[in-house]
Amino acid sequence: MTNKHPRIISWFIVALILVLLAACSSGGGGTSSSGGNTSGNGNTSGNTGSNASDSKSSSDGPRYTFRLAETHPAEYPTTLGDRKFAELVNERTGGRITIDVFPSAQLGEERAAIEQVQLGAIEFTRVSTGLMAEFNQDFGVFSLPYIFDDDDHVWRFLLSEAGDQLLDSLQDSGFQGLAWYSSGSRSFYSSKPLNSIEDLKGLKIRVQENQVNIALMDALGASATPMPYGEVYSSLQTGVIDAAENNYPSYYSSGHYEVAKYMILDGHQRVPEVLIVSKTVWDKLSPEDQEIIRQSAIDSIAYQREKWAEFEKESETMVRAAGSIITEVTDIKPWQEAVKPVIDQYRDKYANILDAIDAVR
Ligand code: BDP
Repeated sequence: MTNKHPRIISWFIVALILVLLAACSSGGGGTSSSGGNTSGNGNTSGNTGSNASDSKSSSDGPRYTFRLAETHPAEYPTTLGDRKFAELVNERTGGRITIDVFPSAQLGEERAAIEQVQLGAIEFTRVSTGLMAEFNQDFGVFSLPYIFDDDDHVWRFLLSEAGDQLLDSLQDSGFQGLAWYSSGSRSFYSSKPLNSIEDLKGLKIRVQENQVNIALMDALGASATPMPYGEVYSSLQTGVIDAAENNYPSYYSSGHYEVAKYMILDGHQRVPEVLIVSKTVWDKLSPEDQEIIRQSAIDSIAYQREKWAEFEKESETMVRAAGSIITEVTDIKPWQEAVKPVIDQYRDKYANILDAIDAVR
């Protein structure tokens, strides 16, 4: 019997294969979820199938999935900026480049993340320029007290040629700077009452890890305790430190207001945020991809600034409602006088940058 109908059987097999192939090609492409593994931020990292028909030339080329380390929680304005950046890159490369944002220091504390980015083990990170100072000395300028008049002044400088040069100067330290983000101004808060500059004397104050901050605390008669941001809450709680300093959004979102309810609005620093990529990774990208990434970072700034302004107000309202006791500083002169030795100490070192900051005053 098997020999009787060999042709019919083989035609049947061919027909079956054709039917199966047709079924695969019509249903498989759109619904397959084999690559749909989602990462911490809810981005789909294997979602490139839906863009396969995109005819933009930017969708031709190598595919990448990168990581971006962020210290703040998912809804913090810097994280929202990071996600906007990632979204723009993904769109503009037709889904070819995916950047997964890892919030809440999942990839490590900020300093460790910078080191990983320097090595190329993590591709991107958003960090405070206060932390970058230990990797590129020029960035220490941002920790100098009262060098900017207000937020507009900061932005005039950041978006100037000098600001661009500063981003590019990161190349010497193993990074490429992509864009700046807002971070408002920093003020002191403590578990002990803070009514005037005198109250800082003798306090152990947590600072961002850089040399300028140590000089700054000396000038205020306090003692600097540099430590990672993630350790500040428990250190305030257990009395390892008496005080810390930050902007409203960080004071609120970190919960520091729960363990340090006295804040004095001295606004001693304006330390912007910066989005950076590993130079090792950057150098491997095509000029077209570099351009898309750079432009997407720049285009995410407006969104981050908008979210920043909203959250700054919201966090002030929240900490006041929670019972924080906030002292306004009516006369900033004594503060500026007290920290003058810090400016004098660093004036020569940062002469060019300080001139550029003055030029846009
Ligand atoms: C916040 C910055 C964050 C820093 C933190 C700090 O957004 O990147 O880690 O200050 O004080 O304002 O270390």
